[in-house]
Amino acid sequence: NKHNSFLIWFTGLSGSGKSTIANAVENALFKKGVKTYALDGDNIRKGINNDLTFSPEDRTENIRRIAEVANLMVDAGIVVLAAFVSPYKKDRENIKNIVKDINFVEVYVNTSIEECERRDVKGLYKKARAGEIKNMTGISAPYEAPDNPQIEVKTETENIDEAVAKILKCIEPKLKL
Ligand code: GGZ
Repeated sequence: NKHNSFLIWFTGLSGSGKSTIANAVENALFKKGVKTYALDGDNIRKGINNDLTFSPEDRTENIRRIAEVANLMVDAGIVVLAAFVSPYKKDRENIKNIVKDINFVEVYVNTSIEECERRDVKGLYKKARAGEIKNMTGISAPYEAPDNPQIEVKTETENIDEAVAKILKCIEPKLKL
């Protein structure tokens, strides 16, 4: 039902662990019988937003459309987990104008640029350093960290289980099981 549904938004650098944590939360919710859907670059930037680049304007439009899609899914009664770099404060603020405040939880996946670059799961940082990728967040484009995220996960000192527990604890009051 509608009041059981909300949006969990993960923001953080590329390679910070947003999708990994979102997937782990999704598994935990599945076990509780909660209907979820995960939105990320793989299903959004390859589909509905395949016309958008990583310019500041296109990132803003990317986040706006994702928030609108998430809003429809929340209306349909689904717990939506969205994992996007979403580097601009104003864009993340705008999500709350689209999806009602009460239905929104922000998770800051706080992993340092040094650690993300060290992990370099997709080799994007290496390419950015070589100048093969422009506008790389943390290297040649800004990341505006949230000031007061409802939840902050520090992946360099917390493991996945701790992160999931922290998030579940925060959303449990919203889950009328
Ligand atoms: C940041 C980039 C870039 C640039 C490609 N800057 O680790 P990933 O691969 O899977 O996550 C990143 C993803 C970011 O897309 P978002 O839609 O989340 O970005 S935003 O919210 O800023 O619109 C990364 C990959 O796409 N990627 N080029 N230049 N990330």
